[in-house]
Amino acid sequence: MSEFFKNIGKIAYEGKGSDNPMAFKYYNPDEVVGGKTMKEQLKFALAWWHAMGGDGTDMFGCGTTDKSWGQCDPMARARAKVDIAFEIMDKLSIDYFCWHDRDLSPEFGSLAETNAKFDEIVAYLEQKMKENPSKKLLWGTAKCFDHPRYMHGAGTSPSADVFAYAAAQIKKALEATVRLGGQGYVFWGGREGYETLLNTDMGLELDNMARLMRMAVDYGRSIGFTGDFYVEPKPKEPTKHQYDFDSATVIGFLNKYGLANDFKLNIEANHATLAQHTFQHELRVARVNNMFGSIDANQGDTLLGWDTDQFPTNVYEAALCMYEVLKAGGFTNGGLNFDAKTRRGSYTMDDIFHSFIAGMDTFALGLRIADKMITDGRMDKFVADRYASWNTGIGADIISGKATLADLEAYALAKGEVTDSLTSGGQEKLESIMNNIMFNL
Ligand code: XLS
Ligand code: CA
Ligand code: CA
Repeated sequence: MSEFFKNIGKIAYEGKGSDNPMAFKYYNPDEVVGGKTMKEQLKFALAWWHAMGGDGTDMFGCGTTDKSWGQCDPMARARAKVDIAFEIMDKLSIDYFCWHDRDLSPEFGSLAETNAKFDEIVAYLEQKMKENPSKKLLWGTAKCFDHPRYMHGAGTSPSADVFAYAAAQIKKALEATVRLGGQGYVFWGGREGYETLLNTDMGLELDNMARLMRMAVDYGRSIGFTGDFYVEPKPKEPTKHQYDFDSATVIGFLNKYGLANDFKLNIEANHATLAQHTFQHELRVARVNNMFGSIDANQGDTLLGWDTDQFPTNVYEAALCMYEVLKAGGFTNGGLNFDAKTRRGSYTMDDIFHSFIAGMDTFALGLRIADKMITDGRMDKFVADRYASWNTGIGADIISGKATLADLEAYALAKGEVTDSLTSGGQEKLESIMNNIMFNL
């Protein structure tokens, strides 16, 4: 297919002094930050559904952007999406992409026909990837939430037939993920929740969700999938109560069902805030439990309070996110997927590029700041000093398991009041250091 965005060339890094809106100011792919190139640290990905399919439709109105890509026939459109996605990725130096099965190719009548058409597009994509070896699949997933058959859930549906249909869909999506060399497979439980307990067998639903995940792991491993399975927590939307509420809930679920060795978390910024957490909190919970995997990079709008999936522009949040990523040792199979859409009013084709440039520069700044937070050392030292009492004496005895409850009683009785052993939490001091680091780049 010929070039689609004829008036837009390759987006170059021009540095922070540039006023060219079609240039990176902070994202310099080959520059080394924190021991790796920015490209390796950030692993940006394009989300097929928003970038190639999202036309601005919302609950109050139809689309504002034409995302038909000049094609009426659904298969011609599916192929055009592949060509144009690769042009967007090439121009923006994005190396990864993510899809739901139905973003690649829609449903057609029977499952057999849908699968056959899906295979055609996967083959087309595979060929395109061979011609462009720098482009890789970050993760795939099955859209088991949009069709009416999934109105009561997929893995947690009260109907065993629906469960079987979802399993068939996931099997196919896993095969495509493996065929395209994907290193991740996501479970996001769109409708895996409930509206009222009056009609819900919660225990069976949770057991069944785990059964489906176990089947996916067993099948995926049997066909050579060596990457990570992910659960993507989200507390609500579309259902009121979703079973994968937040990082802590999902980790408890995975541990209960013996799935923690095969699964990690895919953390989305906007889902964290919907769960009344910060993005950093969700990442920290995953990190300290060795469950950090991948990230859906976007941001919400606290004044709206729903899943707005905006391109990330909040540098402070991005810095705290990248701090967690660096502390986790960086991405392995995961990456930064822009699960983000241009605002409904940002309807022009140029806006697609402005949105990605804004998001990529935001995370490039976040990475630069996070690296400085670590090399600067003031914050880490503060935390180390704050917990120093655990390194020696009674603290070390508690950690080693030597001290019993009776020992601690004897210790406390002998010691008397212990308020003096506390130091200031230093929150404002640390926030001031953070500002100092951010604005001294
Ligand atoms: C929806 C989710 C979804 C997942 C993939 O809110 O973010 O897009 O990332 O199913
Ligand atoms: Ca997401
Ligand atoms: Ca979302």
